Amino acid sequence: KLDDFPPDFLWGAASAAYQIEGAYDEDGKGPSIWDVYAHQPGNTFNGTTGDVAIDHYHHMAEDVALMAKMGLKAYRFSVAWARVIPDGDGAVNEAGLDFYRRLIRELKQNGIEPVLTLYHWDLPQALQDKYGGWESREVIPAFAKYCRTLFTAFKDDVKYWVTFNEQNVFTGLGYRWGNHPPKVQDVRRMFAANHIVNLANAIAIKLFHELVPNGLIGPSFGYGPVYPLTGAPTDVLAAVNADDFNNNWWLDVYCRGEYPYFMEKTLTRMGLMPDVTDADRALLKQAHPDFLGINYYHGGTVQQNRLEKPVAEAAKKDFSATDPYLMQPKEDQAQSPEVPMFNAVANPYLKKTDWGWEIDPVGFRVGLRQVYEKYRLPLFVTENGLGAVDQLANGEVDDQYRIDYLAAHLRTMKEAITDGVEMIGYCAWSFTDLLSWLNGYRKRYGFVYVDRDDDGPKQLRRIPKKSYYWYQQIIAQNGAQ
Ligand code: BGP
Repeated sequence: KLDDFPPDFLWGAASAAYQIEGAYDEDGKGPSIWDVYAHQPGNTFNGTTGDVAIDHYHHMAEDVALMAKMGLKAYRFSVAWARVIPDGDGAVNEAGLDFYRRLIRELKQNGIEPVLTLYHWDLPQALQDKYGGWESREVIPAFAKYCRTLFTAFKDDVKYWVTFNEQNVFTGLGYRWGNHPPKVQDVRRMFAANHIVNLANAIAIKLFHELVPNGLIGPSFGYGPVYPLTGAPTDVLAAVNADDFNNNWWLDVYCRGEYPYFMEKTLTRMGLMPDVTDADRALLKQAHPDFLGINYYHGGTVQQNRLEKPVAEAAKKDFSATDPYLMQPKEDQAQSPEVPMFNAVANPYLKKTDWGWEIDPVGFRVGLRQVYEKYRLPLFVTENGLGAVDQLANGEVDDQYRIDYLAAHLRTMKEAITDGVEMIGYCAWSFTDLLSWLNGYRKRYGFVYVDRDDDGPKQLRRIPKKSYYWYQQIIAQNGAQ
């Protein structure tokens, strides 16, 4: 039924600066940790970089025109911090700021609500070099300054703001598994960096509420519900533990302003709890997000620890460095404090994408329900989508598999709304094809095909896929299928 989606529901699509913009050193932009990391040999798949990406920087008006033609109600993008403040905490680069000013103007003129992400992983390299990046408290005032610049510049034009994109994923990959910058493999440092990011998140939210009283702000979290592999109470306990490690460690801080009780006990026992001062605790308590962004790709299934074999065979087989959502205990137990508490395993009931990500639309409803029940914040789905190898044939892309995937998720999202979950909108990942951090340009998510491969930009032609026309219809019917 048409009226199941709220009348003002924001049908959107998403992107991130490094993955689309290109123009990595143009108009005064400084290098980000991703520019430097991708330029070092061996760090990325096929040596791909975002130097050109899909050159959105120079195709912005064309891309927005495609959004408008689709009928998009919202577009989520991120601002490249180093474009606006090239050295992270020094002078503002007006030319950089102007790019986003033009983008926002173009969106508004086409009736598209901008959803601005402040941080989608591209820290200015200068802050990494000067202070040590997210491991240093000195990055916090730099982030606050950057936020203040954007809040002041765009407070009248942008209503929806996201602080951090998937803090769980960028700290996990950057500080624990070491396959994102800054390439650290140290679980203690991962937990410590999280505390710094939490403080930066809290300061940004507080500042926002002072400067942009009519706007709405929240973090976007990479969320997945956790299932026990069986009904054995030991597996159920493992799932409770995994929920703490995978979700509550972040969500409780965002939404309740405090670290989850059992997590704090556990990490303290393990010697992994970051240093948290009384002033820090007070600050975390003062920041109240207006909504919670949810990026949903899949959940996770766990079983009890098998002492004699700490990592289940299935888990080993399924471990994929390209799946950031598997907080997968590895064999190195020093790096995996969860090993005694749960082992991640494949869910025997779920099919997988070509990249081994489980496809679980029901988990979407489960997750939305669980998070809303617990925190009672309006939810905004800021990412959800299917990565696949798409074929351009006779000038067309028939991505029926993507339509099937998205349609199934829209159905379960609609059920969650009927259940009572309060939802602002849904941004599919992604609007155009773009760079997949660890998979180059082969793994595609877009509604719009972009003519490029790992080896070069080609012509960067934009070609709407079958899913583009399908989503156009969905939007026109306010979600009715
Ligand atoms: C999320 C990120 C996005 C995007 C997406 C797909 O974690 O927020 O930036 O990359 O995942 O991931 P991937 O490209 O690795 O398949």
